[in-house]
Amino acid sequence: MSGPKRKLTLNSEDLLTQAFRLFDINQDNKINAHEVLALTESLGGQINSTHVQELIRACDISDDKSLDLEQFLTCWRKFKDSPEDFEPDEEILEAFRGYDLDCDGYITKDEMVNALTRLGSIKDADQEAEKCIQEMDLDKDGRVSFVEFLIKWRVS
Ligand SMILES: [Ca+2]
Ligand SMILES: [Ca+2]
Ligand SMILES: [Ca+2]
Repeated sequence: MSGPKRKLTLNSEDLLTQAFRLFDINQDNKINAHEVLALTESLGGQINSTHVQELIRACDISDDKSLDLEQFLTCWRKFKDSPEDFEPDEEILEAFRGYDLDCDGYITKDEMVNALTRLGSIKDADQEAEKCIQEMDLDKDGRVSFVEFLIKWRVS
């Protein structure tokens, strides 16, 4: 029997630890500038974007040139909420919900195909969906979580 459907909300602590794990590519519990750059590149993001540069700077001014979870927290708050941007994280969550049709907190390939089809004018929605998922799926579990979606949004 399956339990009640968990509604996706912005649980800050979950998001923080999920984001930390995604950025910490070699899993040594520290994030360094190299990892920030590698993640941005794999997302096809902008290395010169304010958010990416701020993370790199934070690594740079840290004694060991990397961020532990606590140091990352400060950066993540700015990264996530981004008060100077047009889109606060609630708006990104709204956008995410437009894809995540069954509200399980993940965009699957089928949901991506559906979203692309609704947008219209896409020749091969199936192939395009595959590409979108692959690009955003940082932890390679085959689906896009909200935090993956959020990071992609912020570095683009
Ligand atoms: Ca690391
Ligand atoms: Ca879903
Ligand atoms: Ca994923």
